[in-house]
Amino acid sequence: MLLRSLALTLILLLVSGMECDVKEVCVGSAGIPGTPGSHGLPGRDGRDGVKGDPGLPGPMGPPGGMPGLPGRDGLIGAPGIPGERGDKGEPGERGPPVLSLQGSMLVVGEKVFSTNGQSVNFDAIRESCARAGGRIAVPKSPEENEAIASIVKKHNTYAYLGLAEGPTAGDFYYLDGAPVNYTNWYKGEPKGRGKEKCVEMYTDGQWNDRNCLQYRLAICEF
Ligand code: MAN
Ligand code: CA
Repeated sequence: MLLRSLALTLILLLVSGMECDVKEVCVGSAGIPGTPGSHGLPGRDGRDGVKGDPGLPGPMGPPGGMPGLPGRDGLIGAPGIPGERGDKGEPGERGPPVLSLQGSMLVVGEKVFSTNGQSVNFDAIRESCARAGGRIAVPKSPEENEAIASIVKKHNTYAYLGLAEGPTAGDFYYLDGAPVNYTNWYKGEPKGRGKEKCVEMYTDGQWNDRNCLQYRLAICEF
């Protein structure tokens, strides 16, 4: 048997041309690679990897949330520049006659009465009142008559008034030619029958027709 094994080995060695030592095991040269085997089954999942770097910031999102409540009022601003001047208003109602003394002047409504204290004839009074920029005083209302009468009373002398008789006896006119519309004749006057063309005021404020050449207190109106 042993001889047979040795003989087989020697034969094999001779056939293969391989060198062989005296041992029973000998090494042959590499054979031709076989065909690759088929893929194996997927392996199990590996362990988690290391954490990655943070990503880039994303785009801005849409506005969120409800609007807030309105804030409190701000501080009061500086005053504005004045507006344009308005239109002139309507004249007010005429007030009652006002008597007031301003120096030697007596103011009654729109009129001012004044005297220089001198007694001269009718023409001289007209002239001095005209020089002063006024006229000889003539009352056209009870208020004006009382104002002139107060001046007459104060000087305790009569005064000529600014009216005169026309061509017809008993018809009197203001010096601008207009017929009189207020009188305060003393009882029975005028009774000069055309011979007393001027009018004087007594100290009680009543009137008498009289010639124009007496000396009478000069009272002017403005
Ligand atoms: C009296 C009256 C008046 C008249 C004067 C004239 O006083 O008759 O009417 O004017 O005299 O002096
Ligand atoms: Ca008279």
